[in-house]
Amino acid sequence: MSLREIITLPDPLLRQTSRPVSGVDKAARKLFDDMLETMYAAPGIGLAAVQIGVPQRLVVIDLSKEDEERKPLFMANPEIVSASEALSDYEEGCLSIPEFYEMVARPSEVKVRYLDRQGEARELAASGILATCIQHEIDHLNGVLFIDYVSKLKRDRVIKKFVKAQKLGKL
Ligand code: GNR
Ligand code: NI
Repeated sequence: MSLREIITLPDPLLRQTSRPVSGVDKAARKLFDDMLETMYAAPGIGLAAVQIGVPQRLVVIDLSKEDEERKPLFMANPEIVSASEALSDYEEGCLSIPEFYEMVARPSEVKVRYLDRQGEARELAASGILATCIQHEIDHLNGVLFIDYVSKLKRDRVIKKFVKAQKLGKL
């Protein structure tokens, strides 16, 4: 496994649509492992491959607490097959937008279809923070960021901050 660099705003790659994988082969599993290591080190609860600069539809998630056994989820080509009408608010953050947090409303429950680490088709019903995280990661695969759901004022402000930081050599 290797630790990879997480790309941040305003890297244009974050706005790219990731391509589906044809299956979960050895290369995809190696990517999954690098993503997981990078996510744990950050630390974060989810990571999309595009965040390490690889625009493929691969996601890792682990909601386990620091003192608990790790329970990683590996998802290739994840798709939301149904979503509840009811919404839940969560304060979201993103490893590609460090130190910015804002409330976002999303469907409380979703059913997601994906290929697991073995390449087997699976379906998972998720609620709570898992449902939020799955939607946040699938958004990344479509070039969507959680700041797209906040007010234009706050979004413009945070983008400006990152553009400025980059010009100054990341600070
Ligand atoms: O670590 C993360 N925490 C988080 C908190 C609330 C909603 C979504 C997330 S995902 C984020 C890691 C990340 O940027 N994944 O793309
Ligand atoms: Ni994110």
